[in-house]
Amino acid sequence: MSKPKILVARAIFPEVISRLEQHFEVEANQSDAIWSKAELAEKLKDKDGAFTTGGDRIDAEVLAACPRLKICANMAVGYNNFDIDAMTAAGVLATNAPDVLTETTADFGFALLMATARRVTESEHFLRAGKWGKWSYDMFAGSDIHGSTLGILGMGRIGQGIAKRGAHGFGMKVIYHNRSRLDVTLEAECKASYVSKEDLLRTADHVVLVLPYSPASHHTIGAAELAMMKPTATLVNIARGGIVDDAALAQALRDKTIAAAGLDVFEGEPKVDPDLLTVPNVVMTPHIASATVPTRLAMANLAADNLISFFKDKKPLTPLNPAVLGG
Ligand code: 8YV
Repeated sequence: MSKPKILVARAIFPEVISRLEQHFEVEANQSDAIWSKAELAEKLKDKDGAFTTGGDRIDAEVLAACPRLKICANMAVGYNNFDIDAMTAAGVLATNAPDVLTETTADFGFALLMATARRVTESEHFLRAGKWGKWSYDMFAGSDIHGSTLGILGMGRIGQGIAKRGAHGFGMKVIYHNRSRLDVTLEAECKASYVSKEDLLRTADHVVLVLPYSPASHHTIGAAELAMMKPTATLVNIARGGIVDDAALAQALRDKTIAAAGLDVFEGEPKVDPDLLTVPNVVMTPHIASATVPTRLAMANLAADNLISFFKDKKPLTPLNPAVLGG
């Protein structure tokens, strides 16, 4: 029997390609070309499955061109690149890569929070530019992490990881807002109290965004929300571009409406709002929160496992629309 044909849409670890080749006829984009949606659809039209990453859009238009496609396995926990309704309507299974990146991403959220509050990159640029001539009492004075109030918007697995780091490691008071409240055991483990979004924005010293992107969460933080925050507050976005109105944020940072921001994700990335690039009080990284070698390998292997299990016995590990698997 011939092997199912799959497309690996972006370059990934060669050892994961080798694993996939044991089960599939693989077309792999190991040169890491960035394809347009039409090019992706063209490559997918004779494929039974796809290994995708967060930048590969799968929607009704792509699906209409790919009648053989049965599964798209995303190497990401976030899946806003998938139109899940369109995939379900076309009978195409979607899977994501949760859990394996939780702790690594929570570590990075904390790294970005600390770099932002303690002005790490801003002061490094100053030093590298040869501007360090003397000590002064307020040179790059930032805000404290320990003992401060940490506000987490979006309290899924990564949000909980950040809460635990803050509460147990740094003695922070943790408040959170989420679509649904955690059960009491989880709240106790995270030492976190549920508050309204408005209370969180008004009282937190540091606000960390970890909520999934959807049309409903578009611009969750805009000019009005930034105006509610303390002028000494920091804002960290490790969730998705589009959750923050980047233009409004650049203005708020310039006007010192808030003290500083740490951003790993951007609206329209990899493009970055030119205004943000010229504001000093922002720490910016190129969407690397899950980027450690073991974690990226685990994410790639989980996506591969989803493809392998699906074609073996229709039992993918982390399905997003299991209805397409039938009873
Ligand atoms: C990925 C991410 O690096 O998992 C996610 O949702 O945002 C990142 O960990 C990115 O989406 C590539 O697939």
